[in-house]
Amino acid sequence: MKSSFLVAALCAVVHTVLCAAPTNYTAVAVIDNGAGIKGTVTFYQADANSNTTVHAEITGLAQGDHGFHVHSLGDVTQGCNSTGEHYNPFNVTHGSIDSNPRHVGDLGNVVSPGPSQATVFQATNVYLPVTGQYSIVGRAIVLHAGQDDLGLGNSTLSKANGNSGARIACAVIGYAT
Ligand SMILES: [Cu+2]
Ligand SMILES: [Zn+2]
Repeated sequence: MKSSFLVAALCAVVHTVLCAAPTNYTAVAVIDNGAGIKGTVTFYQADANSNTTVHAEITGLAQGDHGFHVHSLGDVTQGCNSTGEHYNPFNVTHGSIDSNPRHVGDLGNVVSPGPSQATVFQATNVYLPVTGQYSIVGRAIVLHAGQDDLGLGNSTLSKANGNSGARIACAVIGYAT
């Protein structure tokens, strides 16, 4: 008891670096599908209650739009196919990155200029927590072969997942410094 009191007192003084160990709110996913699609996706939240900035740089993607989502599971035992569906804790319909409602995991599309060039994706002020009850850490980022129609298509899959086709690359999202 006495020593824990001392630690607590010390923490009150030194606070940030040594004791509170807070938690930065940064996560990262490193993509490598083993067939030429590689990249990094970072997620940064300035504080526990703020929205998230997403930055991705990917090479090896065929020219055009590719659905880009956080799926609910970080399970890659069957490759990207075992990562579950779009992360959707509020059980709503599929949408775009800025529609309401949207799946929390809905990030729309990345737009590739071609496989030899970097595909850059940047989005700010996205509800996509990397901390707390609805954190995406431990889940997966997934890239698709085709375009996400953002829920605006005619197929049944449109409202479920944007009908963006096969999962061509994915990575588990982990804590970062
Ligand atoms: Cu997806
Ligand atoms: Zn979705």
